[in-house]
Order: sequence, then structure tokens, then C-alpha cells
Amino acid sequence: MPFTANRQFKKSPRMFVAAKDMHYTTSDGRQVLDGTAGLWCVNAGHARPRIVEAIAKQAAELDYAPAFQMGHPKAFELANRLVDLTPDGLDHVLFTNSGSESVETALKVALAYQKVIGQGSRTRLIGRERGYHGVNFGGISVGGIVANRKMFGTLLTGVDHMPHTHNIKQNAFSRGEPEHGVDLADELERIVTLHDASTIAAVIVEPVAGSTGVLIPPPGYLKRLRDITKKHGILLIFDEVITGYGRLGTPFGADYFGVTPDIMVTAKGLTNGVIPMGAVMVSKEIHDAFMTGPEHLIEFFHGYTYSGNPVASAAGLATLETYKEEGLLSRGAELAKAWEDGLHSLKGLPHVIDIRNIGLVGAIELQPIEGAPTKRAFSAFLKAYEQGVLIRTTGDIIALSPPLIISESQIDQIVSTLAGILKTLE
Ligand code: PXG
Repeated sequence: MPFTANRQFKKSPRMFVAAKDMHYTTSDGRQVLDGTAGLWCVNAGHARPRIVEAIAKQAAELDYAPAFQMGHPKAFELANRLVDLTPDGLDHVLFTNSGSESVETALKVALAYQKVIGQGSRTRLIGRERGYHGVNFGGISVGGIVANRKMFGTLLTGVDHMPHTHNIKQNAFSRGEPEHGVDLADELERIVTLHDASTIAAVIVEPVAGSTGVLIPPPGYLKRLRDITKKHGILLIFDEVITGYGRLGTPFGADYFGVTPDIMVTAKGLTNGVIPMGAVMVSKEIHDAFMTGPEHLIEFFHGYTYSGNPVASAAGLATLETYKEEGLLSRGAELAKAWEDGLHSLKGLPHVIDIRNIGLVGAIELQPIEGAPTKRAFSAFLKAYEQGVLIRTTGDIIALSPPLIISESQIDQIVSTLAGILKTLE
């Protein structure tokens, strides 16, 4: 099983057999409130009729079409809808099948772009400590999670990392963006000085780091990264696999922070998690740079058997339609205050050393048990599951990211369940 304590699980399995709207049904017939939108992906809630119907219809009408040298209308329709939704300047789309593939695609576009514009010496990639960019070799190389890296050899060479922005000492219990740390963006200048701009192709960051525990940037930090990258001819890639599709109360993190990258990496909420699909948006400038040479030749040597798969495209279109009809891409902003107040009401409970929130994401950081890191949060996870609420834990951090259809009373349920659990934890 992926990223699972396999032996623990197999001794006492936790199985879901059905899901509807905000709830899972377990194999023993219990309802579990989804506090995590599956794995941060089921933004519109479960088994939404429009998406279910679109998938069934598409599978019967055109199940598969070759993606190389052939096309089908729905992939283009979805690409156009995405271009309408993304910030101005991101005008073209490459489809993938996951966040990890979207990351690899973005990194390859960045390297190839520098080459086609005559900047072939720009081969370095810059990521960030505590960044998560999926599990493939490019992604773990620019990523900053030691457990995901240390077993897998030398990874990509020519990669450097900026420091993360998490700072409990100064920023604990911040509501929304934390006050301190904008200067950490200047570490990029230091890295540029070390390697020289002429060797650096791209910088990749999550606008808000999700997987390593909801690390929110201080105001002005991402703008400063944008200024530095622009100044040095370095591409800026936002990995919006988690922050995309309404999670922060705006369509994308780029909108929330008012910063437009050159390349945007998405997946998860694109199809509401129902069918695997990712999308990478790039600027017109990047796209056009490849459109040279004889027209019968392939411009970019990259792609997947399932790029823009018809059923995934239909799921993506139905998902975007559902978001639009129900105003879900801004619902996180409407709920943000209730969400923030609910989470921060847990301040002062045993072991809680930080609480943070932005849009409809939150994290509660616990003091680890001495000598047994992750154990305290994992037991909170098991108790929450027994008490009918699904949460995620990463290290000793509880991470929450419910579907955007959550009601205020369901927010209360998550908070009161956690309050009860925190009082009883070892
Ligand atoms: N980039 C980011 C920012 C992600 O969060 C990926 C890339 C990779 O996506 P795929 O589709 O290849 O898994 C992710 C995935 C968690 C959790 O609970 C987070 C992810 C996946 C599973 C669990 O922290 N993020």
C-alpha cells in the first residue's frame, strides 16, 4: 500500500465501501465525515451526479482516442476552459495523469524552453526544503522531504533548495498569512549568486506547502520570488496540485497571492479526484518558443498514453461545471472565517503547539512524543476515524482540507471531535 503503515493496516484494516457528498461509508456500515477531501482532491464532494453521468456517457461514446497525432474535442474544450479559469498569461495546457507527472512535465518544459531560446546553459532547478512535488525522480529531487529522497540514490544533479518558511517560534497561532519571514525569499538571490543566473532554468514552489503540514508564506514572499526570478530570466513554476481549484477560496493560489507564475502545475481537484488527471498550464511565450521549424515535425518530445484521455476530460469538464454552478471556487473564502475561528478554538488544548489556516485548509501541530515522533498524531488519526471523522496526519501535524461543500455544522463536528481527542491523547 502507498505511504501506509502496511503491517498496522493489515492487522486492522480501515476500508471505505461507498461515498456521497461529505461522507464515506465504512465496511462496518459507519458514516465518516471527510475532513480531507479524500487526499485533498474531492473538492466538490463525493459522487456528484453531473460528474458521474459525464463519465458514464463518455465511456460509452468515445472511451479512448490516441493522444499522439490524433485528438478529440473534449480535451481541447477542457484546455480552453482551463485557460479561461487560470490567471491571464497562462494560455496553453499539457495534460497528464497525476500531480507527479504534472511536475515532471513542468520541469521538462522549463529545461527545454531554456534550450530552445538559446539559454541552454540554464540546467539547474531550484526547489525548497519541505516542498512536496510528487514521487518521481524530478519531483523528489526538487522536493524537500528527506524520507522521500534518502533511499533513492543521487537523484537529479544540479538541484538546490531554498529554505522553507515555517517558523513556529515567531509565527505560532497565526491566522492566515504569518507575519514574519518575507526575507526568506532573498535566499533565492543568495542561491543565484552562488551558481550564477546563467545556470538556473527554473524555481518550483507550492504557493502553500500542503503535504508537509500547511506551511503558509508570509505576505509579499511569493511576490518577491516572482521579482527575483523575472530579474534573472529564471522561470517560476507554481505547484498548485493542492492550492488549485478553490482550496484557498480563489480558483488558484496564484489568484490568492496575486502572483502569476510562468508555469502552473495542477491535478487532484481538476477532476474532483474521480479519474486521474493533471494539467500543466504554460505561458504563450513558452508555447510559442517551441513552434518553430518544419510543420510536420514534433515540437516537444513528451507525453503520455493517457494524456487528455476522453473519460478524464469529460470528468474534468463536469467538475469545472459543478464548481461553477455551485460557486465552489470562492466558497472557501466565504467559509474561511468560520473555519479559522473553529480551528483556533483548539488553542490551549494539550500538546497543541501551533494552529494555522488559509482558505479551507488548516493544520494543528502537536508536540511529538519524546523518542516517538509521529505517534501522537497517528493515534489522533485512528481515534478520529473511530469517532467518524477522516483527518490526515503528516509527522505530528494534523492537516485538514475538507470538500468545499462542507457546512458550518460539519466544521463544528470536525472541531469538536478533535477537541475531544486532543484532551485524551497520550
Ligand atoms: N505536488 C503537490 C504539491 C502535491 O501535493 C503532488 C505534487 C503529487 O501528486 P500525485 O497525484 O502524483 O500524488 C502532490 C500530491 C497528503 C498527500 O496528505 C498529498 C499529496 C498526495 C497524497 C497525500 O499530504 N499530494
